[in-house]
Amino acid sequence: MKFDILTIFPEFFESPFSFGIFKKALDRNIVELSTHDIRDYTEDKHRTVDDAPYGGGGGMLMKPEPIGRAVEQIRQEGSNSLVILTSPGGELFSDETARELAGYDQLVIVCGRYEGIDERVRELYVDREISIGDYVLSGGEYAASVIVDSVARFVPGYLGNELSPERDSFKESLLEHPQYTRPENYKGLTVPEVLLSGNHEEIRGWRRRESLKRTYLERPELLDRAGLSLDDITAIDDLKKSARPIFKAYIALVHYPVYNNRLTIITTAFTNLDVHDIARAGKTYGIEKFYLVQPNPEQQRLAERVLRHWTEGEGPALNKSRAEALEFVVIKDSLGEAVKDIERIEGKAPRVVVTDARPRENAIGYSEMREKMMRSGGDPFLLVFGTGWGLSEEIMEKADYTLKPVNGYTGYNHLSVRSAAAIILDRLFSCTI
Ligand code: 4FV
Repeated sequence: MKFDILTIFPEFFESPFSFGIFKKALDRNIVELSTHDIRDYTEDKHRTVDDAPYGGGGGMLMKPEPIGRAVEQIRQEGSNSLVILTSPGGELFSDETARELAGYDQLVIVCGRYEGIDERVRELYVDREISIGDYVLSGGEYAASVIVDSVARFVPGYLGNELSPERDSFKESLLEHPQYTRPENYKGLTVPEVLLSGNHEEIRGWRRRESLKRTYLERPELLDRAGLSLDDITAIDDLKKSARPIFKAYIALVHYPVYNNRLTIITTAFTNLDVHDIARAGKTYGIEKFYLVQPNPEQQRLAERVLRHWTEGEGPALNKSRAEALEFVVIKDSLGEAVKDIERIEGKAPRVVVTDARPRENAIGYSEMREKMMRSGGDPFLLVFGTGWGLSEEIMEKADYTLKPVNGYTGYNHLSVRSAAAIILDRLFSCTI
């Protein structure tokens, strides 16, 4: 594997790759590393590599010609080579990327400096643009060294025989289990017994469970990509019971004040399916209580009768899980009543989160809202869904947060409220395992 790095600071790479496992691999020709000073590919006496951006905007940009000449001379025609640009706008670098890149014979890595590079370098020369993270570095050299170091680990023979890249990679998309070495007792902290048992089956099981636990607690999204055995899933189910994220979420389905298709304020009718489906979704995602906001007495009585049918008398015997879902549905005259009820239960008023199919300024996205709810230490949130053609402006304006609409790539967004509720609950409270 040959790494060719294009940079205006070749000296950057002198130290990081002059010792340790990489140096050994260089000496054994397992990998090759060459740095190329982009200034050597300039044609003016000042060896100029940067210039002001067209259209103004401060800062300097790297000129296309020197980089173009360098790539044309360095990229090995006919060999399995790839030109990479390191930039914050690239695809996020991961273990999987590293594994793929290790499959090439030559990687030509272009390191950006200044405010970036002329766009035509991308169009003419760059095969893949890679970012090592959502932050801005003073130069792509840092990213290039990260890429070189992690790709090299997948080059056959690089890690030496006792270690395989498979073992220490994110291949399994699980975080590493806790590891210990001598002394057995350090400042009163001892090595887990199982590791001293010599029972390799036991040790393997313990390590697997610890990896699952650490991943579940620290990086649950990784578990979505992990290949899990039934034992793993059982282990995680136990974790779910013992280590469930703390959040207190309530939902309300509002029948008044909402709009009709002429955007006049109306009261909509109680819909059996909505209540059943949203209650079941709420139960699935750990919602505390489901408020049915319906001021119309006749409608309230109808809803009461349906709820009682499923939660009392023969209902529960007929369908236990349905009774379980509907028993946390409460009918309220107004959204204000629901807020008061939560304040009574939680000792503090909930933050109100409204939803709407219409786009709005300053709406909050789902990952950010999830973060807020999951890291709120149990502060109550009330998620409000509207019937008809959506919640009234009065309710929208009083809310603490407005969630972005649920959209596909179609421009058609007439989801039923119960579908929208299910999608939104999953985005906010899904457990990816
Ligand atoms: C970067 C990153 C990065 C941007 C301006 C270099 C800097 C300067 N590269 N992942 N994050 N590059 O911040 O790869 O050109």
